[in-house]
This record gives sequence, C-alpha cells and structure tokens, in this order.
Amino acid sequence: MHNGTTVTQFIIEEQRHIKGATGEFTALLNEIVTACKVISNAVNHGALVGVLGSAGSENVQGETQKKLDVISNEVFLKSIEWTGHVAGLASEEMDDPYPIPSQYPRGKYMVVFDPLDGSSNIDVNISVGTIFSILRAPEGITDAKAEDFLQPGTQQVCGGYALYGPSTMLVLTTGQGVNGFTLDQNIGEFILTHPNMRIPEQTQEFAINMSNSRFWEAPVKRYIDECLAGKTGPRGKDFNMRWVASMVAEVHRILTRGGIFMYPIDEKIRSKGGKLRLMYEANPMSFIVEQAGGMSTTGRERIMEIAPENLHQRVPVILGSREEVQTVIDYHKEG
Ligand code: AHM
Ligand code: MG
Repeated sequence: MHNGTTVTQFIIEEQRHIKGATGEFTALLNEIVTACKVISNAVNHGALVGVLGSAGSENVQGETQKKLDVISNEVFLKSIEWTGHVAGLASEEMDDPYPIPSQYPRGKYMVVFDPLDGSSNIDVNISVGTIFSILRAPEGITDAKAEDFLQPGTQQVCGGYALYGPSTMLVLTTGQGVNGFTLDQNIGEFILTHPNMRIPEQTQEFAINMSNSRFWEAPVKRYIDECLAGKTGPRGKDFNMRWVASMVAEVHRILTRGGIFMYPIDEKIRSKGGKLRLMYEANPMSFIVEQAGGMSTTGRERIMEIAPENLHQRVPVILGSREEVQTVIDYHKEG
C-alpha cells in the first residue's frame, strides 16, 4: 500500500473533467511515465551496468552521443511506438521523425522529446533529465513528417520533464497548472508530492553560462552587470548565481525557489539561432514555466508563439520569475 496519488490516478482524474476525453492521452502518458522510470533506472546504475561514456557516434546537431543518449532514445521509442496513440515521434537524437513500424495502429498524438538532456553531466554524476512535448497530429496524418510537427508551443497538449537527481521527479502540465511527482523506488510509482507548483514572482538568483559573457548582446550584458552590482547597484539587491548546465535541473530549481535562467543568443552561436532546441526543450519548458506563473521569452518574443521552421530549430531562451524576465524584456526594448 502507498499513501498518496499516483501520476496515473492524477491524470485520469484530471481527464475526467475534459469533455470528449477518450482515455488515449492518459494511456500515452502512462507509457511515457514508464519510459522515464526505465531511463531513471539506467541513469541510477551508471557505471555498474556499463552505460557511461561515449557511444562513438554523432547526432543531427553534430554533437557526440553518449551511450545513455542512445539508450534513452531507444527506450522512449520502444515504450511508445506500439501503443496506437501516436502518429509521429521525433527526438533530438534523430535527424528525421521515427518511422513507426507498420504493424502498429496509429493515433491522434505526436510526441517530440529530448531523451536525455544535459548529457555532458552524465559521466560526472550530476543531474540530467528527459524533456517531452505532446502535440496533436494534423487531421488525417498517420505518419507524421517533419513539417507536421511544426506547430507553435501554444498548441501543446502536454509539456513535461523527468529529473534524474537525488530523487527522480516527474513534472507535468496539461494547461491546468503544474504538478510534480516523486518516484517511490520501493513501489515503482510516481507519487504526487508537489501539487500546483508556482514560481515566486520576485527573486534574486540567476543562471547563465558566464564564460560566454564576452559574446552577449547589450541587453543581457546590462541585466547581468546589474545583478552583479548587487545592493549598491541599480537593482538594489544582492543576487546569487547557479549554473548546472542541465536545463531540467535549472528549471526545476526555478519552479521550486524562483530565479531566472538564460541561454541567450550570442555572437558565438548567432548563425545557429541559439543553443537550446525549440520543439523539445524550449517549448515544453516554456509551457511549464508559464503554467507555474512565470514567463518565457527569447528577449524579443514569447517562445510559445514562435512559428517553428524546422524540427531541430534553436532559439534563445530566457525564462523564470515574472519580474526578472520582464526586466530583461524591457532592456531588449530599450536596445
Ligand atoms: P544537450 O541537449 O546537448 O544536453 O544540451 C542542452 C544543455 C542544457 O541542458 C543546458 O542548459 C545547456 O546545454 C548547457 O550548455 P553549456 O554547456 O554551453 O553551458
Ligand atoms: Mg538537450
């Protein structure tokens, strides 16, 4: 016996309030939850089961894949492909959408995901995570091509992440607030531990990779300089700083105690459009952050309103507590 609401119970009860819900979404989410448990298990066992280190291959972004990137991607695909609830699956680790084997029925959803985000942290035993976004397949589509995924973040049915940290957590939104669940390893269930997560509006903690500072644009440089100036500077308060280099851990910290996370455009990455990927990193995280009362922007536009041009598109990301994000937006307007 356990005391508490499992993620499955929570989703079923939430879907009961939605007119016309068929149970398909709940069933799909259940398989995503299973995939996250399997990945969590592999991450936890690490070197014991030989999953650390490089896979000796590169992904579509030209980044070296870690063994756990490849394993997590396989786990996600295999957990979902058979369900009959999807018409498309796409991932950071694959150039093109995954061809769902013909023997399986198709469904009305599409899932786009980063199976293991922050993978530079795997070998050094620091938190990593999985990020996913669920979209509706366009009418009549049974084998989604890249262009079928190109919907703005405002169309997402669900955004979520699993954080493989000191405890494994799953954080989800379906557009009715944000809820967090902790994996009880003894019974293998995610239990609701963080209902209705809200980001504090005012905070004093920023997260940015300071080693890129010489490449930043003026508005970002100004914002960070003012944070660093502390109590006697224009902001009139001291700021703290964190940089985990794991977006999932960073967003989770912000959901818990507030702050701002920035991976802005800079001169070094300008030709790529940014560092983080729109479809499977920025959009689901923006959905969660907005649903928790925060804001998410490129500095110039709301991330969730960007019309995507390709599956692996990158964007600048600035998200977190309302007041801080608004300050950065204002600085961009001022030039
Ligand atoms: P990945 O998808 O290749 O793991 O890269 C995304 C990660 C984010 O989690 C994190 O915010 C960022 O890359 C860290 O980048 P950097 O190493 O430049 O600080
Ligand atoms: Mg990633």
